[in-house]
Amino acid sequence: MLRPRYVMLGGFLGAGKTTAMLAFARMLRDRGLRVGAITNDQSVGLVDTQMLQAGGHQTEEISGGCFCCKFDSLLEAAQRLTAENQPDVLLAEPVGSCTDLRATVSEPLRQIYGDRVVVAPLSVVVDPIRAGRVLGLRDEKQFSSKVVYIYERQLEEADLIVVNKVDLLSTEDRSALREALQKRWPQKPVLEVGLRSGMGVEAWLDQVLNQEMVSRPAMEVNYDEYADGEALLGWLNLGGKLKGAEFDGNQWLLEAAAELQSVLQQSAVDCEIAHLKMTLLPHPGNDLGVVNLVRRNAPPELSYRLAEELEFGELTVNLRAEADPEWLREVALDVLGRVAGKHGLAWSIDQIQAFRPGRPVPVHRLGV
Ligand SMILES: Nc1nc2c(ncn2[C@@H]2O[C@H](COP(=O)(O)OP(=O)(O)OP(=O)(O)O)[C@@H](O)[C@H]2O)c(=O)[nH]1
Ligand SMILES: [Mg+2]
Repeated sequence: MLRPRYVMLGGFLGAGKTTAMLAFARMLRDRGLRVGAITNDQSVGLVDTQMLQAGGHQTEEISGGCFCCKFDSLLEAAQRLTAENQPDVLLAEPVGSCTDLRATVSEPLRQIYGDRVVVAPLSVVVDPIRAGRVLGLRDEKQFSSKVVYIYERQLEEADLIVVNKVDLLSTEDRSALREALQKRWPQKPVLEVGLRSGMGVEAWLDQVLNQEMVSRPAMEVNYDEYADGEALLGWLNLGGKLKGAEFDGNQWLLEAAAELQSVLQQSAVDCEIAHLKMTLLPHPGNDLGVVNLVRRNAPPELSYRLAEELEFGELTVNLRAEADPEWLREVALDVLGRVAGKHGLAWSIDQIQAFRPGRPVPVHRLGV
């Protein structure tokens, strides 16, 4: 049997990894290739898994820790997908606050399990506004230095830096970002793409399909700083139900996201939002609405629209922000309840988890 190709799409929260997985999966299908997807989170109830499943892609979700700490679960997920569907390509999205993935995931896969998978170069997807802040091109509020430490390690270990969302940049800002990236990490290939428009995406896919990862020494990582950086982020995963007379789910998602944003910013904490994503799945039906917010001062946007109004829907909320998770829980419960009430909807919660990611303890860590 042919070995599937393991394609990992890293990058910070909100950069566009899931959007890229969906685009790659569609393109691979159009090229007559089979795909398996692997999503990952510190907890259960993932928006990303719902999006990939709604796209009709065979998807395994690894919860309860990142790929490096749950390496055996990653391997088992790859094996299950291979046994079920014999995919040509395994698309894997690590948690957006993770780094050191080459040494803890790609190298172990290549060195220990190279008879089972071919490992593609590691792409690191970048939101250009966030990258501009980290590289000092934009004088705007950003994360604390320990979170920035993780962001910089992600770029440092990339085999391929993929600047996404070029539609958000002027020509001048685009070349300033390219220059800043190349100055900081000379010799690193930088690709510019627009996942929304499709610009450059086929060429990127060709690169990860035609190249294999090349071994090099493991990057230096200060795991104390990495752990502190992750622990500064508050994580909230919430699942619940909305019920009432027919309502416009798209409008509801937009209003709830805008209200959450407003409260998170107006409070004394004024926290930086890494990514707020919410889905609404109507029952019965197989429709999906998704709203995303990737920066504190950007407007929430629908990346998927519900086609029709609904009476009953399952709501999933994934919020990652630099703030106390208990406070995020309080704010989310208050805001969601208020916005539900405003629309005359009954609202209930099935599960809720609020926490800070634990210290990463990789199963393997290999260099050359
Ligand atoms: N303007 C613009 N937005 C984009 C583009 N590609 C993706 N996005 C948006 O960026 C937001 C985040 O995208 P995701 O794919 O969910 O990001 P992610 O990296 O998977 O985020 P996490 O799973 O939280 O780490 C969504 O609202 C996307 O629609 C693009 O080319 N242009
Ligand atoms: Mg994602």
